[in-house]
Amino acid sequence: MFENLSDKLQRIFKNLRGEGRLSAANMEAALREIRVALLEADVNFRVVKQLIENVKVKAMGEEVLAALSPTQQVVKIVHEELIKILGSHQSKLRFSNDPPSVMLIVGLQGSGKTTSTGKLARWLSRNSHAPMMVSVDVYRPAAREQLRVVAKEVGLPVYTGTEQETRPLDLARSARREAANSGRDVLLVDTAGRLHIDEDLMVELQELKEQFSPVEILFVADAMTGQDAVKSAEEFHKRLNITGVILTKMDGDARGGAALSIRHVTGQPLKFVGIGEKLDALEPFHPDRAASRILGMGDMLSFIEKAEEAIDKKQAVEMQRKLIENEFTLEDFRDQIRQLRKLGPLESMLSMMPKVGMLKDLKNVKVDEQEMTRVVAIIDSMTPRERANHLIINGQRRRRIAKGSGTTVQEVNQLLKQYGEARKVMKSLSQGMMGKKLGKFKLPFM
Ligand SMILES: Nc1nc2c(ncn2[C@@H]2O[C@H](COP(=O)(O)OP(=O)(O)OP(=O)(O)O)[C@@H](O)[C@H]2O)c(=O)[nH]1
Ligand SMILES: [Mg+2]
Repeated sequence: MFENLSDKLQRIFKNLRGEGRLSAANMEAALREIRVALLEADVNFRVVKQLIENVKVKAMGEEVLAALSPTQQVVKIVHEELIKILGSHQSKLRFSNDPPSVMLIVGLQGSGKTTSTGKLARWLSRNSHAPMMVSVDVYRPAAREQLRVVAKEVGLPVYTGTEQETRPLDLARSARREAANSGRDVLLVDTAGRLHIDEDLMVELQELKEQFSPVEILFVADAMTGQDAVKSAEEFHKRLNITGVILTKMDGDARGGAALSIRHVTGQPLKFVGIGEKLDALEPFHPDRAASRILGMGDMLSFIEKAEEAIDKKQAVEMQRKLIENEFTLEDFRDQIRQLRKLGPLESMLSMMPKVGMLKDLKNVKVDEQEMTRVVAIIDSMTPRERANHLIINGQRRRRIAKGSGTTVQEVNQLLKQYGEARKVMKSLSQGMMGKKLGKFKLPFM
């Protein structure tokens, strides 16, 4: 989500790497480039100015730490400053002592309110809450139906109201009663969007706010709209005192600047980011991790969290042992692919990883969805002996396996080659630098 900025900053840092020590001159040049990179990433100019100012003061003032190279020092300072701008710690949702906690989801048309309502409901239900949803968008005919579909998809209740309920306040009131009666502890209120900030809508939202004292008013901002998202966040905040922001479409080619600016400009934290159209594509926002991502340090924490969610740890430890002892068989390979699929699209995972040498190797281990299916079919067509020892798979066996799995001999060859490469990569990962970083928990498959 921050690829471009991340690439640029890394290039700047790489250039600094040649320098023996930090001097006023090379700092000045690096800062100028960082400034341009941030502006090009569509970061608000006020934010850029502040950040550069702070980095300068720190870099010049700070005792040069013997342990760090000039580049590391600059990276460290920029990292700290980025975190400061993004918010120094993760902002959690608030809940009312008197449930249901009402949360208003507000924002401009098409920013992703309805989708985010569904995603948030799903997230809440997986984090020991019992949400209910209601759409109070009575203007667009299909709006309430859209939320109903979303609710069905996440398998969570939605209050749909009666024919007579055509006013937002009535709908919200009935929904709250229904939520309370059925023991739901959160009511997510999906509101109508407008193309521009308009008076009628603001009045309506203010009424909802007065009547329901929401614990959260979450402004949904479309990252693709860049500084416009920042501007509208600011305006919504003026009228409604928003309590947080959900930044959607961070999976697109948004330059990421909005994420870096919203906190600073509105004073309100980013609480979640939307990273895809699917209803599981929502992540709590971690400023420190985002800062690491921007600087190309990857986002190992998010990655590990995700991996941990999907992977059986005991099995992972066993896999690790096998890797080190070179006992990793084709059967394990197949199991790993199955687990990997649970993690979601490979690209989105790779984008969380640090861009270090290992990744180059990983690029050769291509795994798209179709290919995964094919690979599993090929391995299924092998005999247990073949799976346990790939070295016995000669030409004749390859032909048989291809036939059995409805693939070609070339595809079987390719798989065996990939398996060989994967073994290599996994081995170096498990013993090498990333292995250390990951601590005890090691990645399967990769
Ligand atoms: N790629 C991507 N698309 C998203 C994300 N969030 C929402 N969308 C898409 O954005 C479009 C608009 O989403 P909605 O949830 O309908 O937006 P809305 O704010 O409810 O729109 P209105 O109710 O018309 O104001 C849909 O096509 C969504 O699939 C995201 O994080 N990533
Ligand atoms: Mg909507």
